[in-house]
Amino acid sequence: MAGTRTFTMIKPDAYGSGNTGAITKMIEEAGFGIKAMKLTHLSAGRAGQFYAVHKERPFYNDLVTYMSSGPIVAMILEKDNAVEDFRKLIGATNPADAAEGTIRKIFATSIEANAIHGSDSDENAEIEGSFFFSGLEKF
Ligand code: RTP
Ligand code: MG
Repeated sequence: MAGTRTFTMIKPDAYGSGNTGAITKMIEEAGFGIKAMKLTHLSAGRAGQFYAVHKERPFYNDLVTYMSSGPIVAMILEKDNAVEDFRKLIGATNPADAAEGTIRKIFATSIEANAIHGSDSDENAEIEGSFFFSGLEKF
């Protein structure tokens, strides 16, 4: 079965500490297919657009600064039940609360620098994937 899709970013802390390969290996070993992949560095403006849903939250300015502090790796992933299964693979937002063996438990350093993003719905997965990838890059 072709499966459903989700969107992820390896965040600046995890990219900067050289864990892109290890995290990507965990993603593939968990059964997700990589359908699109891009290394890029978000400007503060673009990071702010991506996280606009959080703009009234107290952590928004810090989040925008952090997400534009270094390169990220964006990916569209495919698997059956992709959104929910990927959120399980990455673990809770705060690594202190994340289950053993999850990507955030292993690689995150704080609630903000938490290694990886995962879309929270099929609708947002489509919106977020289209934020980074053109129609030609999505197949
Ligand atoms: P994400 O969207 O990145 O996958 O993370 P999430 O759903 O688990 O968490 P969300 O509530 O959407 O928050 C987005 C990101 O903002 C940072 N954050 N900082 N300082 C804080 O209290 C705080 N809370 C959230 C994290 O980088 C979080 O992933
Ligand atoms: Mg979120």
